[in-house]
Amino acid sequence: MSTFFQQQVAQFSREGFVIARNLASRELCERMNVLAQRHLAAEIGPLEYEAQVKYPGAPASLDAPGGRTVRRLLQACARDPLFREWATSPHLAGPLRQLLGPRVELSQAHHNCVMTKNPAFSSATGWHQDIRYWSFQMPELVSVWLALGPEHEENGCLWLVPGSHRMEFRREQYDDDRFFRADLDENREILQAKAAAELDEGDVLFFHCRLLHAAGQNRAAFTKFAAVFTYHDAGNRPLAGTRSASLPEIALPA
Ligand SMILES: O=C(O)CCC(=O)C(=O)O
Repeated sequence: MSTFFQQQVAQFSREGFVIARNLASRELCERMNVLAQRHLAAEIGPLEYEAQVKYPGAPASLDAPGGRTVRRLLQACARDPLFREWATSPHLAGPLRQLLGPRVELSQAHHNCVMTKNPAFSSATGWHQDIRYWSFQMPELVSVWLALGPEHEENGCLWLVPGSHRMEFRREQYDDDRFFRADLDENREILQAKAAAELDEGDVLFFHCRLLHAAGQNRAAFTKFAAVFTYHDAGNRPLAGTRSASLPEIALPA
């Protein structure tokens, strides 16, 4: 069973994220990598394509050059027991209990995927908070991002604004798709504090659902893979009738 040191819990509370280095073994990452590459090559669904996210740099349609470039292997927990075992493992359950509360559940409706970032046709993700399309009683969820290989600026790692999970923003600070507008002076000032979340294989980023984050395109030679899952305390229910309540939660072992 892993647990965070008190200073890591304090960092999460203050900055909205914490990175646990080498939390997953090399062997486990390699098994997940091989599996993800096999599912990607065989286009095993459910999938999300770059063309569907429509982010800057994405192919214009599924029929355009690179249109069938996969962005996410969805429904990771149902896809293969290997992903579910990792996502519900004591390596994550211990730290998540410290961050969220005693009864941690995995949401199958959010993230629950392997993110793939292809060098030839990847898009950039604008500044946003994941909670924008999620519906829970409280905005208290944590996502867990496992790097299955190196993640650096060159291949499109995440960028974070430390402490932004505690900030309040006005509706006008977001665009129509609820991305945080990087063209406004007041937002630009906030974004100046951005920091790259550089990871190596086996490193795990825990981040709050209100944390502002973004990511660049993959300009390296190889596809980048990361397994990403989202959690909440059992007392924080998804709102009935919303996408957040569309799939059953998976309780993590006590
Ligand atoms: O790797 C990326 O492009 C970022 C993905 C992301 O921020 C998200 O899915 O919320």
